[in-house]
Amino acid sequence: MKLYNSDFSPNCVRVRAVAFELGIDLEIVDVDLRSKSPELLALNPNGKVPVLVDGDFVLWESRAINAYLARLHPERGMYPQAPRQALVDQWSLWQAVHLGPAMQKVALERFFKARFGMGTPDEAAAAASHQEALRFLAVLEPRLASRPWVVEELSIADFALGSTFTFRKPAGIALDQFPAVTAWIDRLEALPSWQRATAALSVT
Ligand SMILES: N[C@@H](CCC(=O)N[C@@H](CS)C(=O)NCC(=O)O)C(=O)O
Repeated sequence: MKLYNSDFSPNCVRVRAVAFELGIDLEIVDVDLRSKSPELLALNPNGKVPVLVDGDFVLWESRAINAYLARLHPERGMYPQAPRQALVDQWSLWQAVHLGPAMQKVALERFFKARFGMGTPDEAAAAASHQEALRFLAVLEPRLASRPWVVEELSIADFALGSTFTFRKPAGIALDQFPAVTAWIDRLEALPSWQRATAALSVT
């Protein structure tokens, strides 16, 4: 399988990590997101990564890709049957719509803009998104207080959520007031699959 990829993309991190966790061999095709190639645009008219190519089958949207990969290995239970599957969807969608955008906006203003020359950082925007992120982290904290993974067993929801935390340190998002979230992200980041997926990133 081919993955059209950008190392620093949290959306690509979550797909790389799930593929590695499932033992799926990926041929990584690194994409320059500043000059979208006709090849990328033909595969994904949005001009975004990740894109998975499995033979003739082309799929974009990271969470859909991860559901597809997990279904290829049902024995691993990473996209379980209903009703747990509905909870995996719930937390994955919540990350996509609420927690992820708030955290990513902070990372954009405090890390990506300076690192990749993406314009002038707007600290007021970062601070507002940081507040919003804290509100959502307070929702995640009690969920993780009594279970190791967000839906009991390791699932694609943990990978969906976890990628949101990739740039928390350079973004200045401390987790001190969220001990269960801290223990969970430490567990996730200790997985060999996660370490391999993030090996190319140098962030502190
Ligand atoms: N919802 C999409 C988001 C994909 C996305 O925004 N990818 C970014 C990298 S993190 C990208 O390709 N950006 C390039 C652009 O928008 O021009 C997913 O989860 O796969």
